[in-house]
Amino acid sequence: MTEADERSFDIPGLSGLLTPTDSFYQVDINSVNPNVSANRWNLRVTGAVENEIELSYDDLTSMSVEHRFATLRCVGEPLNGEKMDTALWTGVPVNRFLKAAGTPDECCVILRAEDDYYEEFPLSALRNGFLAFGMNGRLLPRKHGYPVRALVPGHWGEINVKWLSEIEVLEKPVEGFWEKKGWHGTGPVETVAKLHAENHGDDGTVQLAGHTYAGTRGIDRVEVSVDGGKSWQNATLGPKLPGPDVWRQWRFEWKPRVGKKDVVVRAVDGEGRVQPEEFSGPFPSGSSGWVTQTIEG
Ligand SMILES: Nc1nc2c(c(=O)[nH]1)N[C@H]1C(S)=C(S)[C@@H](COP(=O)(O)O)O[C@H]1N2
Ligand SMILES: [Mo]
Repeated sequence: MTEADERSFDIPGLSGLLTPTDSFYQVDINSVNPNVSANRWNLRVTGAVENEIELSYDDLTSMSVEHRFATLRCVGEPLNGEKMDTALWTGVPVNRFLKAAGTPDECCVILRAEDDYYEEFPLSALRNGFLAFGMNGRLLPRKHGYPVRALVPGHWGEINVKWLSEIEVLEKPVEGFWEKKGWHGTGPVETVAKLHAENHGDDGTVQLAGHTYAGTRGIDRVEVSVDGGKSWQNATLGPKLPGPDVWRQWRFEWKPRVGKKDVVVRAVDGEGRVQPEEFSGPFPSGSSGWVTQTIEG
């Protein structure tokens, strides 16, 4: 966590690489969250498996643990929204239990939770998943899924099921909680570059900064246009946190001539794909487009 602090840009208006637990965004289907006792909690691996498995909290927490930085982003947030954050999670890889249970090669899983939430997605995505019981060096707090939540690298927040109680392996796909309402949020995240900080120096320099994220594709670069998209320059990317599923910070400084400037920001992911230009709102598969802001030079 100290390392994350040291690697963060110190820019007014820009949050660090690690989000403090108290300010980590939160999305819940209910207004009152389940209050689960770790002693009575267990996790079942059921369905199309060779052996069903049941794990207690002690079973899980007494195994050798890993610490992973991972970013979460909600499919329902606006393009330049605030529902994207990063924590250091402590837990164990899901694949240990999937292997022990013996799963089919294909199709899907449904994760079920103590608040009656459930989400279905490809089994292949869960193989890289993580069962977290710690967050930022403490026990996972109730609002983020105590005692145990799932983390699925590079995928929208909604399948990162909190208060997890069951992993059911399926042979045929079904619809999850949000998909029944028309959302398509079970896949990999879209690429985004956000613009959250705008600072004006006494000498007329303007500094822009934000976070950028493309899940496990990673970020190749962030480009900034100060002429409404006619020409582009590279922003400076901040140092990376360890791990395959983390956001980056970016910054850009220039001295504009007097007058209004249309600033546009876009990211290019690690596979060389430019963030899609066409604008859409969050429903049903996540917001898209390039963040644009008018700045007074
Ligand atoms: N059990 C359960 N898990 C859940 C949810 C929920 O309402 N219930 N919300 C999902 C959504 S939509 C998102 S974006 C993430 C948010 O995780 P956070 O609240 O820890 O930030 O949790 C997901 N997991
Ligand atoms: Mo979400």
